[in-house]
Amino acid sequence: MSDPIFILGHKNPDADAICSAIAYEAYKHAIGETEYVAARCGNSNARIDAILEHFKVPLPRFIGDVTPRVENIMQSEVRSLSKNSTCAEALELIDKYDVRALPVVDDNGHLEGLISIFQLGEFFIPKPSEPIKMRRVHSCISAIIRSLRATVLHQDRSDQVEELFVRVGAMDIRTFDNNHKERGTSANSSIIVVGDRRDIQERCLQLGVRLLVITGSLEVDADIIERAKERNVSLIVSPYDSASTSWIIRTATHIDSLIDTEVKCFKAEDRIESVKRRIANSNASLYMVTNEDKALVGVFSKSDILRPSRTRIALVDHNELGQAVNGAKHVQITEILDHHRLGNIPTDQPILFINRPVGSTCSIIADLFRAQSLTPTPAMAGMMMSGIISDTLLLNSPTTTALESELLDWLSPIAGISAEKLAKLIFSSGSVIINHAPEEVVCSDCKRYSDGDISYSVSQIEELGFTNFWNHENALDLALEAYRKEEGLLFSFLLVTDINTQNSLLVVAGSDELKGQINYPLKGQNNIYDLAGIVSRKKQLIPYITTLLKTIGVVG
Ligand SMILES: [Mn+2]
Repeated sequence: MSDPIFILGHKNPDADAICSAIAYEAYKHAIGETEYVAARCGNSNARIDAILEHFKVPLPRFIGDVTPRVENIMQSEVRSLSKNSTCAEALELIDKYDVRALPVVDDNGHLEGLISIFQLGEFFIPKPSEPIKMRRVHSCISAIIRSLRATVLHQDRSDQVEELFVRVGAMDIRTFDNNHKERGTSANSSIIVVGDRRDIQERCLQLGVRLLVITGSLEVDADIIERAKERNVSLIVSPYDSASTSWIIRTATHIDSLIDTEVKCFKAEDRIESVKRRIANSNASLYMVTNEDKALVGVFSKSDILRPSRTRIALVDHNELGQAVNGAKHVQITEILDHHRLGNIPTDQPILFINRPVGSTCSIIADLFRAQSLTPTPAMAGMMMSGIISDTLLLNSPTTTALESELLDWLSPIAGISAEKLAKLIFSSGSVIINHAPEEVVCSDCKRYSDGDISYSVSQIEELGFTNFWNHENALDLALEAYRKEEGLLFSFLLVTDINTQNSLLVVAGSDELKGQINYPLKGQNNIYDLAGIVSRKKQLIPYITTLLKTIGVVG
């Protein structure tokens, strides 16, 4: 099955945001698009709980953040080496898994560095200016024996890691002698590779070289073996010719001296966006992901980072990034279904964008069901009725259109409940003010807006009467100002709507300049205004605030 596409309502979800996500999932599944999964990016509330409980629908899963992070793209099955691995082992793994680099870890899985094909290339590709380096082998005799699959005739201190220099004894014995003196490498750090040349073999034993390698699986005279033991010269027989043997001996070099220890490390929870910036000018073949204990937990390459995010989301009941799930900006938005003002939400691809000036997002979804001649299940009909009733205050809000009453008439018999009965259940589900602390009340259904450079928030709560509000007015006023400050907003508004009388009160936090321009009557203390006949945030209050901000000159 393909990756899920999450249907998400806005932050601080209201009933329409939750119900439309659930109903849209049902619609998508009904038309065969089963990868869609309803989700939410905020907590439920008493009203949402009452609706879901009545129709026995589970609360959608919580997804608070979709920001792409390193853990989403890293490879966690990591093939690594230890610093005692040989170049041959490193090259074999690099070739087998078709990678350019491998991490090097210690016995506890802690990162020690990186070995890349570049470092190995530098080691093996001859540099004529430094001939000694071309013969250097940093290893132990046992690793050389393993690499050559050599026959051992005598070995001494074969696990001791040492700096050795390899040379082929292909020349005449006189030249060999001179050569040996000139090279200046001591006998006990010399590896001599030779065929069945007795004179050279004998000279090596006299000199007491560290290792004598006889090539081509050639026979070694018994007395040479005896003398090797006497002189304690390690003596082995390689199945390869001299040229191949010399090359393979060099591949037995331990990788520890070649490891790049200056590697960039990242954490699994690092955001892809910040990682992109950090590696913009780096050409490393592989980046390491470690945990707090410096243990390696994954690796990734530059191409892993640059691939578009696989996370996809569909937005319902909002279209502004400031209201969307954290990280929405960095993932693919496949669809938007909404009934609010248009905010700024640029996309890379053309997308399905349905925005209708109707009473609720659930109205749009119910209309999609109807247009496709699909009958929702009773529970899904109940979800859509609930979104419509909640958002339009049972067809009383000025946002209500003819579509809503039409849809309620269609859905009611399917859901098996009248709109009036459901409205009663929804609106008497418990006061937000009574059930939550003031700081929760001010952000329970809070939406953020950006106009030009400024940001503000508008929260709305619906109550049966204003009694609860007046009992907590001071605490709510203080909580709203605290919220504004903490979020760094220019203003914060709290619209308290009385469902019974269809009137609202507005609590305002922000500068006195703005408050001075509000031409609604003050009620009670300084920060509370009487908004008679106002019930809709999107259709009545937001346009009013937009005009107000223009008047005081903070928005052009
Ligand atoms: Mn809505």
